[in-house]
Amino acid sequence: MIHGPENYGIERPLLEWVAAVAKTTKPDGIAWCDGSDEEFQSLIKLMTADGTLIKLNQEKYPNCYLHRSNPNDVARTEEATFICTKNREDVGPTNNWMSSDEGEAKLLKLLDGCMIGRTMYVIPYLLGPVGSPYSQVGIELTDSCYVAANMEIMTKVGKVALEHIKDGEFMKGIHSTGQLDPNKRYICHFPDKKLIMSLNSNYGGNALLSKKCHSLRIASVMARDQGWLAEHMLIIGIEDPDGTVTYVTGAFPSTSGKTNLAMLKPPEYMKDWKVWAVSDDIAWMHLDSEGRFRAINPESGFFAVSPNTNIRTNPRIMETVMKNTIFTNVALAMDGTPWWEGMGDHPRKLWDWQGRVWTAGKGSAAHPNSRFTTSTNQYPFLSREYTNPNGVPITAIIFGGRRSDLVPLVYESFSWEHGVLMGAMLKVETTAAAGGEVGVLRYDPMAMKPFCGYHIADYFRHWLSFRSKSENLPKIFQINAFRMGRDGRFLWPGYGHNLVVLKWIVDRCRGRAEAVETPIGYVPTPESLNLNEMNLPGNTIEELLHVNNAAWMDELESSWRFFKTLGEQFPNILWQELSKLTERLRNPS
Ligand code: GTP
Ligand code: SPV
Ligand code: MN
Repeated sequence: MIHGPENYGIERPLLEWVAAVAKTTKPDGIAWCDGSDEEFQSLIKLMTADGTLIKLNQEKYPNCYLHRSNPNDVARTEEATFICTKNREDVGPTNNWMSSDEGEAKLLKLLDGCMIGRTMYVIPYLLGPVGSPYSQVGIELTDSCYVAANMEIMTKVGKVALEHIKDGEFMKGIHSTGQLDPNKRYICHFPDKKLIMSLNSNYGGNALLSKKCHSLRIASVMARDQGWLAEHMLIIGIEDPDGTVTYVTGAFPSTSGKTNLAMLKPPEYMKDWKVWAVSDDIAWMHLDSEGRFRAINPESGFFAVSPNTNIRTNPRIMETVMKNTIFTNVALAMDGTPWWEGMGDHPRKLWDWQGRVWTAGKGSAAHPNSRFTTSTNQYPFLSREYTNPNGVPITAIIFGGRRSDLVPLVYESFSWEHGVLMGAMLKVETTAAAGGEVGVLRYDPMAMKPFCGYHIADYFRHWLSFRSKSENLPKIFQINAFRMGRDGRFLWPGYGHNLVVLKWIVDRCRGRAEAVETPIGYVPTPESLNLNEMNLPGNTIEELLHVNNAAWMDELESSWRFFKTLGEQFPNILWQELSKLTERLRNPS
């Protein structure tokens, strides 16, 4: 580390930009990151020395560390997130807007001298497979060692990134810890300038600029302009007993089960099936010459939720995080192992996520949005196609999210347009992944409300535009593993058992599963689901698959009101789809 740029044969514009930022931020030194293990270990050493990281029990958790955030900095802050463009109308009603010039001037002022006494890390990162025409390069400048180390887990850092720069173009990211002052916290995106500036937060999606800022907010604008999709989606390959692999993507809002589905372990009764992970959070999808979407994972690591992960619900995740992992805001047991709610019995003595002695009844020991960062490479069930520069062909798109009622376990849309409406109508309970109240129902179309970098109505138009471009579009489904009974308990056991739902989806795509046509779409017959060994009590499955027409009518009214707030640009086709759906509910056949 602390190599000079001469090690890379770096181009002039990049050097000039780094120098210009350094002139403003005034760091004590500049370190060019090469992404080597050696460098990663030196970052870790610096952080264990200054208390940024706590070394965990190295026998049980080799090369694992704990970071405790500033308590005011534990989740994405949507109120401090801005899209900065020329005109307010560019970003629509679901984004905060600042004028591009004003935003840049404001942030440059705040950046003045903000790195005094610190090192500025230059992190060239590659998003996507090596050699892929769809991959992109960014450079993040940061004064946070913690951010630098996490970027090395989440992306491919160093020479490999610089080698992928095309025509001198790369995403520019400037990040500073500042004083972690929530009143001066800004996460600003400049799609026209391919620039991101983020200040006063070191938390995940606010600070690892490759993630939501680059891969979704700015990439979504590029995708609109270039005819592809940048989505908040997992990607998995589902291998049936014959060895045929079907690839699907799934858009579920934050903390709604993407990582768990991506790392699903088939239950005993389906052990001749296999599930391979390609991505757990983000998918970039391009149409190939046959009109099929091909998806790549821009990331190289998982930044995923800890609470409720345990050896029973998800053994694959548990095994993966037992080495080479940075935990953030989990609790710490006396023996130096991490702990979180839903992991199992709590150890006798614990420190909570803020380092205070914890006793039962004192609230949660781990923060509800506590997470871990770990490399995709150490996940044993990573798809062989993960590194395929062309991506994997997508057969189905699944929308999902937390709904304690209304939405059945799974159903299939009638058409692409109806599926787009399904995604646009996605309404879910909020979680701890973003600041604000938890458990409130809010619209999160395609799980992209916080991540779409332009007008959401135009985004729907963009989705609809694929209809005329391809005869081979994926089928669209919606799933809901979070439906509750009257006793407030989940009706569906979820996790590994979700493979039952995935199998139905695969079977539908192959034309070999039964369904009943309901007003909202095709719903499985109970017999078409592989439920034999699940022992669901009583009429649970009927409850899970039930379509309550009256409740759906209320839902449509609420969607209608939401769509109205999106203004004139809201596509006519979706109004028509909504009317057709209303008509079907009113006059069910
Ligand atoms: P982000 O990283 O925020 O985008 O979240 P995600 O969509 O990847 O969600 P994740 O898989 O991390 O799951 C979030 C929470 O939901 C965790 O606490 C999981 O244990 C829980 N969860 C995931 N799948 C299921 C399921 O099938 N049923 C139930 N009841 N809970 C689940
Ligand atoms: C999410 O909130 O959807 C996450 C976590 O995946 S973050 O990286 O903070 O956006
Ligand atoms: Mn996410």
